[in-house]
Amino acid sequence: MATADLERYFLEACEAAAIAAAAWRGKGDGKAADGAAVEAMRTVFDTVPFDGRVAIGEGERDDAPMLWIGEPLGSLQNDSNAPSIDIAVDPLECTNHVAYDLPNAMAVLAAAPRGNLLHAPDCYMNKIAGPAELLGNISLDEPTAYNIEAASDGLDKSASELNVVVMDRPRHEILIKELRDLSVNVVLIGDGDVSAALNAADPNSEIDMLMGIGAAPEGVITATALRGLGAPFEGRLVFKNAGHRERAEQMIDGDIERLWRRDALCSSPDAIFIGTGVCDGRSKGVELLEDGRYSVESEVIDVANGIHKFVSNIR
Ligand code: VTB
Repeated sequence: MATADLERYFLEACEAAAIAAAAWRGKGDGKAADGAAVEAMRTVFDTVPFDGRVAIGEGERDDAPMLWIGEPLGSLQNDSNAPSIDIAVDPLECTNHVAYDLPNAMAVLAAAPRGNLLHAPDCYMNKIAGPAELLGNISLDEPTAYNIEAASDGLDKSASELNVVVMDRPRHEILIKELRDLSVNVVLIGDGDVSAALNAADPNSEIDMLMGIGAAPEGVITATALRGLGAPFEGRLVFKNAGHRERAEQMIDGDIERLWRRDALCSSPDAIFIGTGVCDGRSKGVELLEDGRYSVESEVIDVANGIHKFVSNIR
């Protein structure tokens, strides 16, 4: 059985999370929105006919009541005939935007056969993403000026025509200065680097690259999506505290500060990405219909079959 054979269940999990979170749009309470999304998604996962596990998700067992890292999922746990699947999950990516009803919040997950998605703590990750033309030409191992020159050459644009998304955070002060000194147009965003990376990979978007530090689970999810799009992505874990560093040492064989290329973060082609809109963004946000049901839209990237589609459903 291929991972994509479970697509309808993963879609249902993301749709349920998006609908639950959407009830909190504009109410100023991101935490409540996140809690509702987690619970709704977890409820669907109880019904999925697989032997699932959270490879990277909401945090450690002690801090996260559901979808904690390592949590077993599905209705066929420990059944040797069941598909053994790992998921990387963020039931509400870009949480702060739900609180204020701003764009790009979505329910996201990636799934792949057991052991093929990076199993790591919920720490930060330094990231670089771009369109397929830049595959093999940009890298976190290279200085900013090198990557900008590579992007200029690969996309046939001058540096001043390049749009690079960076999250507006004090930790990016040096990166932003370097980019501006190179005359690059820095597109600052408050939150939401998954949609920013998808936009960077998308030839139809004005965004050319994503650079900077966001959360690690979303990095693994993004790597899966960009693998399906044939676009470059790299990540390097950044630890928020000594606890995360220790935990990473327990979970990862070898160098915890290594560079993770896209296909090391998602190491199987038998993988799938789903992102369901909560607020408008890559996909339309959840809409309440006259009859009390909801209209939902999701972006689906089926890596194995090379399928990239937007799916609308009424729930
Ligand atoms: C969030 C979120 C991003 O990174 O900001 C988070 O909006 C972590 O950064 O989309 P902060 O702790 O500085 O807010 C992302 O979740 C995704 O990587």
